[in-house]
Amino acid sequence: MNQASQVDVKNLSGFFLNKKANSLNLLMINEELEKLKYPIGQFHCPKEITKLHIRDWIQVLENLPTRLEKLVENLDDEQLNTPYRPGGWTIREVIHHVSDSHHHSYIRFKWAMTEDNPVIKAYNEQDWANLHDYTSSIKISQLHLRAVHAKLVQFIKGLKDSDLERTFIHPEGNRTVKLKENLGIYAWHSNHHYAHIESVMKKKDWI
Ligand code: NI
Repeated sequence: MNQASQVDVKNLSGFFLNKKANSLNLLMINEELEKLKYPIGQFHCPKEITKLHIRDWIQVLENLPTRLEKLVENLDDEQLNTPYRPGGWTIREVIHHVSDSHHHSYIRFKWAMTEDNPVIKAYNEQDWANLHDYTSSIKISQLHLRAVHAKLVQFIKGLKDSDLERTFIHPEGNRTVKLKENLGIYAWHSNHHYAHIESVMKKKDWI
């Protein structure tokens, strides 16, 4: 092996070491981002959905409007315009999103109860978040969420066990979703976005 190739090998190993270090950093950044995006983890549906799950999930939906109002009641406009993570939605946008998203959920329950396994309408939540009303006051979305949840919870409480077995098809992935699973998804979604806001507020020392 001549001197030149020895140098090459040395440089090469240095290159790979740096590459390894970089990919490790990237992995850590990805993990950190995943934690910021999913502070309570992703939704995992229990294999068997029990009456206890149903009761707990309904409770989450029932409590969300008040919990969310209390969490942000002392925030000023600048604080509301703070992203929950770098590159993420602002607290204000998260609140508008939850209100729109749960509006869709309410309609999906109604569709599944009045049609036979209907294909529901998906929507592009990022495009919705880019609409002008997502920069407006959170008050209307808070009132809307309060009304939607009151109607949603009252409706779900009146469903029979067999009703919760009814299904709809989500066009993304053509997935069949039972209403009892959808209930779990939206209870998770409530806690998921609540945790986004709570985590940035803790980070900023606002709570
Ligand atoms: Ni969401």
